[in-house]
Amino acid sequence: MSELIIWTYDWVPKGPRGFVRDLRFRWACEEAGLAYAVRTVAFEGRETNHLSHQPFGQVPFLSDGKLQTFESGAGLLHLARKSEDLMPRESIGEAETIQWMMAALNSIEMVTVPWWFLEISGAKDNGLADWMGKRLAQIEKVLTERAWLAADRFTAADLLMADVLRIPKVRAFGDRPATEAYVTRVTDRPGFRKARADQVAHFAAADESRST
Ligand SMILES: N[C@@H](CCC(=O)N[C@@H](CS)C(=O)NCC(=O)O)C(=O)O
Repeated sequence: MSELIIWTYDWVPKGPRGFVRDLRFRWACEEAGLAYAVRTVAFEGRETNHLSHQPFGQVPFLSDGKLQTFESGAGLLHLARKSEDLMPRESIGEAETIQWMMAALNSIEMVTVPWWFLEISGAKDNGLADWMGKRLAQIEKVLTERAWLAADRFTAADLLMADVLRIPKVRAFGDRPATEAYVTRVTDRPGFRKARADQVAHFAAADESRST
């Protein structure tokens, strides 16, 4: 019986399917060959129904025996510590991996998410467009010069960066060929494809049980 449990919602609307961040944990477990189970908290009432596990009412969170951790970055780091497939054991490769994981969350996703929210809210002039353009140009330069972010090979840093950059509206923002090739290559990995398909199937099954 697996000790690792990935927690997500029991259902979400169609729009976010394939993008809910439990996919980061599913993908990491697939890459590392870690056994896991998926369990759910209710989407309806999420603002209050699982605050003792995730204080913002969000998903994902991760259980590993007695340990429980929220924030997808923290959970991913926990998984990366379990497998050299996700993060090198030697200190330089490990530091590079952690550094780029933080960059994905705190330098790139920090602008892409609020920019995306303004976009979908129909704001005429998205005040974050310049900041967004600057950050994406900077990561484009990095990806022009290297195939992988850390340790000259796939790591959890690529998993996280590609997951942040693969949002369709972000991909469509400007012409960034190195980033596009990187996102395509990283998300073509069998681990990503399985994780995404499993998440989509999970929410589709929830549709069926809702309608019965
Ligand atoms: N910083 C959090 C963000 C989590 C997050 O945005 N979760 C989304 C799903 S991907 C969610 O639960 N949204 C529902 C809500 O905010 O009410 C993390 O990385 O874990």
